[in-house]
Amino acid sequence: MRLKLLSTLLFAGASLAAGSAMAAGELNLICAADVVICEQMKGDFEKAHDIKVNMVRMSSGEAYAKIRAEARNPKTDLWWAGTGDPHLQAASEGLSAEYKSPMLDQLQDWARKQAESSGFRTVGVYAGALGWGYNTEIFKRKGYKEPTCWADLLAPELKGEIQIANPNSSGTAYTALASLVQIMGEDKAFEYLKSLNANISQYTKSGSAPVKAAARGETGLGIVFMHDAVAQTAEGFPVKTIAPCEGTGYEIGSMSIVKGARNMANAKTWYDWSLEPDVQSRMKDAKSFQLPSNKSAEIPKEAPRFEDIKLIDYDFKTYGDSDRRKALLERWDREIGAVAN
Ligand code: S7P
Repeated sequence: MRLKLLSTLLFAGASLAAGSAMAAGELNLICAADVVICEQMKGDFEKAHDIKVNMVRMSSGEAYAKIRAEARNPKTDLWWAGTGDPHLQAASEGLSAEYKSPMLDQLQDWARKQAESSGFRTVGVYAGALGWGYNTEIFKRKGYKEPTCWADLLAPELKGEIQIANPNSSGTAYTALASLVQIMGEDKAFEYLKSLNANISQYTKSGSAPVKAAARGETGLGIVFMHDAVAQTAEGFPVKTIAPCEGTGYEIGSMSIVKGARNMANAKTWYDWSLEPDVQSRMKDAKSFQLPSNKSAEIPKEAPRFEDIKLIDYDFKTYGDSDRRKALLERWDREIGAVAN
């Protein structure tokens, strides 16, 4: 009897010891950046905190759709990264929670402005400009002229040589759509997209896929964020990055806590942690070359600098507005998606 009691006590002690080695809690995370940086962030966070991260990688538009679908019964706690427009849309629809991080004072103006304009329901984590990357070997072999302007992408010789993502799923492609509308006006932008459609071989789901395909010689050119093109060059592929001559838009990659998050305290822990300078400085190790939002974080030497790019004054309020985003996407579906090759 005594022996049985002793072994029960020993077993209970061992279980407690094992329990203390297990994570104290969980965090259900949607990561809307490249999978390599998503994995790095998850790993670093789990090392720094006693919290297990259940992560899914999604494109920005898909992340927004998932959070909207789960609104009555949220399964996601935090949505990290991805373009700012769908984060702003989620904020305006009351899908994200208000949170004033103690880190806000350390952030660049554009990142804080993102927080202020959304009633502190989202915040900027990085920024990056839109452009394209082309495969220099393919262009040389086929004798194509270097395309430096949006207009050059309409050259008949580029038929079937260009990829861009579908703006419904991809934040990158929505940024492209909204940028062209701001540069040309809505009707002219749709005329442009219809002409461009003749040269598009594929509308991909993910925003960075087009330049990955260009890097591997599967297509000539991918319209993407410039930092995603630079990442392919850094991987050793023959990719040249272009900032369009007429001007271009940019993203404020953002982060939002889901309203009604089950693991609210853990979501805030990630939120504050991911705005720290050391965490953001390490993003370049995953070839994530955006401009970081913390003023003290290291700017990667590969990062395309805003001062070298002709940037438009991207209207985040208008193009992150729920009705505006829906209307543009519906028009894209009708006029481009429906007739796509
Ligand atoms: O790869 C990094 C990055 O370009 O990915 C995010 C992007 O929105 C995710 O891809 P989708 O276009 O498929 O949504 C950007 O925020 C980020 O800079």
